[in-house]
Amino acid sequence: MFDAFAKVVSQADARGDYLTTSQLDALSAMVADGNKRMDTVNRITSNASTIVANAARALFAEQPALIAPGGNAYTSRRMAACLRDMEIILRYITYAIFAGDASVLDDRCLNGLKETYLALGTPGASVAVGVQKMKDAALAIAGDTNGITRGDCSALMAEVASYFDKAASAVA
Ligand code: PEB
Repeated sequence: MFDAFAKVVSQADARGDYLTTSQLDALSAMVADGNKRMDTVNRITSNASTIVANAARALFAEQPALIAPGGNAYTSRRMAACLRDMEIILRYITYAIFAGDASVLDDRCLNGLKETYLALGTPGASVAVGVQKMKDAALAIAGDTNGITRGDCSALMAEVASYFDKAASAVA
């Protein structure tokens, strides 16, 4: 499990070389924008249950077969497992945002997840749709410029989006 700093150190060490100027510049920019990153993690974390619940509701409205008898989220046990899965995925995404690196998400959540869903008979493509809906909600909350000093958050928002996209494509 890496954060953005450890990742760069490990890459430099693999080359047996010093950090490059561009690596230092990238890390320096990350530090300079650190408050935006912390605010983003905080906003997503403190709205996690809303993000999960609304995304799940929208998924089931779009794919009602999931909650109909025989569906993959039918019975409260499966519904609970489904909401829990979305919560787990969102939690690992917040870790990746915090670390500025996807390895924690990859190694501890996504690795083998598609195979797990295949074995369970859970439709990965539907999980991916749920993840995309969480992405939209999370970006709206994290990128809300109401009542704050406006700054450029486009790079950070693109990075946040990339973790959701990575999770969605890992299970689709
Ligand atoms: C992954 N999900 C389920 C299971 C596991 C995971 C290991 C089997 C064990 C259990 O039921 O608890 N666990 C989960 C995860 C990590 C982990 C992400 C990462 C570290 O350790 N059903 C749907 C929707 C979707 C869904 C499409 C969006 O219709 C999910 C939610 N996951 C779902 C369901 C089950 C499940 C299990 C319904 C139960 C399947 C079953 O028992 O039939």
